[in-house]
Amino acid sequence: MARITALSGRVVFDSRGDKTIEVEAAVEGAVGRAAAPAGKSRGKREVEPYPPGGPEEAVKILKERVAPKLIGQEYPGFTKLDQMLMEIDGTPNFSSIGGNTALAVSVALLSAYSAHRGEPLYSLIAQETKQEPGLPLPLGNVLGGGKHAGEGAPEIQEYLALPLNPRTVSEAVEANIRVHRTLGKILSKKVSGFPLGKGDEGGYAPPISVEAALDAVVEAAQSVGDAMGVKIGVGLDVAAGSIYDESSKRYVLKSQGLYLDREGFLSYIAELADKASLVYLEDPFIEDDPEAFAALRKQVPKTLVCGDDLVVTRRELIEDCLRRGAINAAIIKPNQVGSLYLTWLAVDACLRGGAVPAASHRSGETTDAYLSHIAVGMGCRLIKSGVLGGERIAKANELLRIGEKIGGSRVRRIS
Ligand code: 2PG
Ligand code: MG
Repeated sequence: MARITALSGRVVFDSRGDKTIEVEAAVEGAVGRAAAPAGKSRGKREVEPYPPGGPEEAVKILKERVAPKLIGQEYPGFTKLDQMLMEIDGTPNFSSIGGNTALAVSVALLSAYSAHRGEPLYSLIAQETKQEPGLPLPLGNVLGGGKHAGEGAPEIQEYLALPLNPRTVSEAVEANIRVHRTLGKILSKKVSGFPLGKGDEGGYAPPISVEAALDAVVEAAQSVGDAMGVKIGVGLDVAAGSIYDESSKRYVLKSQGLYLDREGFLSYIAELADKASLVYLEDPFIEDDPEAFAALRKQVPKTLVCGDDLVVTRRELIEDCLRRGAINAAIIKPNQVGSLYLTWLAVDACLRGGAVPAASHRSGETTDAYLSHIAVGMGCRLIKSGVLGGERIAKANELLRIGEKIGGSRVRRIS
């Protein structure tokens, strides 16, 4: 027997100081806990994170509508549990109980079950997904702009380092930390008066142009890669929805003096990818324009063109984009769909379609590390979880702990 014996919620704060829901659950008295993260640059088709009254109302709904239905039941695994949560919610987008409520309940219960069984979370996930546990490559945000930083930082949201052939997960994590550190030194020299301020995800947020930022990151990655004997690629999350001006239908990069229509921006991004040998490009265009993604892919066949707001962790959107040739990678953010089960369907669509699934944090995070277990247990090739900051390093350190169990050299590859 593995009965659900307790389920309750509280409001806590995330890394940006915003309120979020934390759920505490017990299975036969063994306790598990999980909190939900929050995005700032959100896709239009993400589920509702909360009911209209926010996290406080979510806690109330959990107590009144969710807990009474689940307490006393046998824990059925996340696939069935999440289907029960969808039924309790009764809407197509979790607008009744909130996707963050559902996700936190699901992960807290899985954690409680994991404590009850004495088996790690990733292993229980892998049993349900039938994946061989393996470690994802860490895609590390070393410089941040856009909505994740203040005025004056470059408009493109994330500048990412990606160790491509690390010998161990520890070496991969260390490589990203060293790129971050080296970048700090480069920026101190290049940007006079910059006191090394950081954005929401712990990457530096200097007052420089997009291309100056990218040059500095490429220099840092190159120098650390040479020193460590590891190939370190560079990527961008353009988060194009944040730089798109709806009224003029232009992509606007003020720091570069650019005000480009769709075709102009396509050429610009392709040139940038070529110049910086970008290995990864996330959301290079707005989410309503998968054709632009497909056109770009033809021009940069060696680059991972990744959909985030474009596909919002939904199987059907990923499948549609794969059919159109729009992406060869997808961001996997569990709270975009509010469910581990739907998250797995999205990862599965990537794996079956030959695309790279990239588990991802949100800009507002908690110190929970379940994202790392999801990445390992669901077969994600990449994990985007930041480099430094307590809530970011928590995920990296968890990968090292998992590495001790499954072998630190079992790092997945993207090609
Ligand atoms: C993104 C994310 C996380 P947010 O766009 O990929 O890095 O940002 O959580 O704000 O959506
Ligand atoms: Mg993104």
